[in-house]
Amino acid sequence: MRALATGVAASAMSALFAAPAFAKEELLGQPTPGAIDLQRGVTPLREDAIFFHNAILLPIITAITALVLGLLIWVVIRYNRKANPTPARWSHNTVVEVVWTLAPVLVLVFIAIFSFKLLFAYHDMPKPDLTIKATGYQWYWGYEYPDQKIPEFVSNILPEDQAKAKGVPYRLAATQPLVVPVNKTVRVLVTGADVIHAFAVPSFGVITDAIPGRVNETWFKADREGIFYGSCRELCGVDHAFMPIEVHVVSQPEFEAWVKTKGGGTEPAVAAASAAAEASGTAPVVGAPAATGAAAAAPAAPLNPAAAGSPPAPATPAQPAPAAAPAAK
Ligand SMILES: [Cu+2]
Repeated sequence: MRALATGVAASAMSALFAAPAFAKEELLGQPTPGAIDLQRGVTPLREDAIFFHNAILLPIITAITALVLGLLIWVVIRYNRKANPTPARWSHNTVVEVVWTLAPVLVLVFIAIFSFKLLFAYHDMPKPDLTIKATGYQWYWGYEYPDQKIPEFVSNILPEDQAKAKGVPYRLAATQPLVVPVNKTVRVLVTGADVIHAFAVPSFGVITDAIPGRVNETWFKADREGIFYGSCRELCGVDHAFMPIEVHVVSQPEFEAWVKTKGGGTEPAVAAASAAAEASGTAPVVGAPAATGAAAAAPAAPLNPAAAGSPPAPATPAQPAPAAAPAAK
């Protein structure tokens, strides 16, 4: 029985892992027609996520499915009315019940070890070299480079005729790409302007909700130059499928040249100062710099006038409390 289950699992696994070979050539940064495996990654976290899925989750779910199927077939064949005309009368088996309670728990604990490791790695962003703000709109993306002083520019879907003329994938190509340098930690601040969108680039293993009134943070470090496509991953309305993300990972000089074409410029002093200021702040979910400043100032402002304007107000409720405490005794 066990040998059968293992055999089925093994053949299913080899079929799944061999499947990408059917596709002629696996494309980088975009889906490959006919492929079945996950898109290849160009960041360490993406590789870890693929390992977690392909080497941990897939074998476990394959083995469990095969085991349950095997048990079903066994019961149907061995214990049908013809094969087993007089059924047993007993109803409980302590060993079986302990096993089918403990085994799933152990499987979940085993999964949790790898899952939590990955979750913490995603949360543990190194010091960013570059910050980008991505804002989801109905139905396009806006990108801003605060460090480079590049104001927000709009990235629309590239129309079908233009995509065909340029030989780029329609519905993945955008009118203006997001450009980032290779081998640099890029922090992406993600927010929504109208409804909830989601910023997702599979090759980077990145997906983060873009929520109005909230700034989410994610990061990636691409180890290869190239063009990588993503898309909105939250149903955001009628043109949800038409707001692609196109990321160009380029060399540092190419990036600097691109920054100049956008009218931006890196000011080392300013960048270093803002990096230092950001390093001192430890909030995992950061607000826009302006919002953080306002929030920090906000509690201080009402406190001072309140203290100066009505000093007895806080004292009055404070006094009866100590007086009441001894009285209660
Ligand atoms: Cu959207």
